[in-house]
Amino acid sequence: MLEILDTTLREGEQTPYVNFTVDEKMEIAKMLDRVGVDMIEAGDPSVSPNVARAIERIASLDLRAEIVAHSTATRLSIDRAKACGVDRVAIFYATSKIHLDSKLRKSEKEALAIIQEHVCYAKSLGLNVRYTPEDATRTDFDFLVEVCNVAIKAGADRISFADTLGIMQPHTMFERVQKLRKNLLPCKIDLHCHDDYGLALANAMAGIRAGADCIHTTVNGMGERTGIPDLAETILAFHNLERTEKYKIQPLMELSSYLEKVTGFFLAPNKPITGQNAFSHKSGVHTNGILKDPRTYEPFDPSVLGRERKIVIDKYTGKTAVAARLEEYGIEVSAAELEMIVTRIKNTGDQRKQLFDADILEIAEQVTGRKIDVIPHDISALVMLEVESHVYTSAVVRRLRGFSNVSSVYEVTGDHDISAFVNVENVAALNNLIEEIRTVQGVKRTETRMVLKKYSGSNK
Ligand code: HCA
Ligand code: CU
Repeated sequence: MLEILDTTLREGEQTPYVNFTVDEKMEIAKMLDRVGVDMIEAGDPSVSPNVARAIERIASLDLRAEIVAHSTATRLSIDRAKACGVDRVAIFYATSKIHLDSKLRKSEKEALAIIQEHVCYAKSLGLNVRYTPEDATRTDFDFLVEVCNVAIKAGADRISFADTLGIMQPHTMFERVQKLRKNLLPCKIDLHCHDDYGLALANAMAGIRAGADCIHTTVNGMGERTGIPDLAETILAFHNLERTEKYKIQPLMELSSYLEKVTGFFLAPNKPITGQNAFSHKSGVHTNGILKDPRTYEPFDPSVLGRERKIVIDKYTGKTAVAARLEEYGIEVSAAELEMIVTRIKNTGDQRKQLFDADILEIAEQVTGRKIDVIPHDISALVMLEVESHVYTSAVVRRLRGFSNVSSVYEVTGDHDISAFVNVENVAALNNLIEEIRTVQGVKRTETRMVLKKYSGSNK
């Protein structure tokens, strides 16, 4: 059965500009435990005192998952891992020629001795031990087998086959893992696949098929450079495509959003599973199919994630989608009116980047000549902010520009320091966004004005 080790707290914190507080790490660990991951890699205690503190606190939470500390191959570092009270230490030491020659400046023989000594040492402290040959996929295969078997004999019960540079493909991964399995003494095999070519999850799935046991993931696919497989994508792919129904799906969205919030590392809209567009449909042909039977264009029902499908209305839209949208607002129109509304939408869509429900309602009002008195579901708002006097306004502006729902930001004169335009799906989302804006360091006060109608200038 597939196992998952989530390393959001270690590899994920290696994402450029991402740092968690101890409390955030504990919260993330608890959420991961609710999902049911088998192991949580909580950090390398030698990185900083706060990293060590977080590992210690997580180890004392008594979670279901096995708690792992990452460590370099030094006694001091292994001692620190032990002092944190973790179940397992994961010792990494590179084995490829380029890492040995240029980075570590050690011969293969010296590397073997170091690895054996430190695995033995960790084992003697009563820890479970994983050994990671860093850059394993660029390591001479015979040497890789030799190193791993030395580590297994010294007490490691897991080997992490690390594709540190993400250079595998599904078929090469399959072959390598199969060969590794044949040549290694009994042990579990973890797959740590980096996503430099966007192949990480595909490679990991191929490795599992070839006999590996465990996939390393992070929430939102974070990590060094382009990261490693995303937890939600991994779980859904195995659940739906491989029928491995071992993990809880419902908490995944909340976990992903929480990470976006505390890291300021926002997902691309087209990110699978958790991205904003994952269940949005646009073209007339697609929306027509979806409205008749969602299975026509959805690989699975978004409600399993607590998500809703969304029909985007613009120039690609057909009559079915427009009629359905108007019906949502309780607006009935004749066939002729609908025809005219769709024509207007197509013309407006040609000139505009984005059509809001307010625009669609306005068009319906003009075409039918009847007053329509409803509040649109998707909304724009103007958020005005006052900034603490000791903080640079530009620093707050920079943070605001990182929010995916903020479309423009102005530094202004007058009672407020900053005005930001935001676009959100509904009032609840607006509330969440304002809460998030309030957590930006230096924001003293916010005032929000909902936009009722929006007009473009003559040159737009
Ligand atoms: C790194 C180390 C590592 C270790 C993976 C593991 C890698 O280079 O930062 O211990 O399984 O990618 O090789 O993350
Ligand atoms: Cu890594």
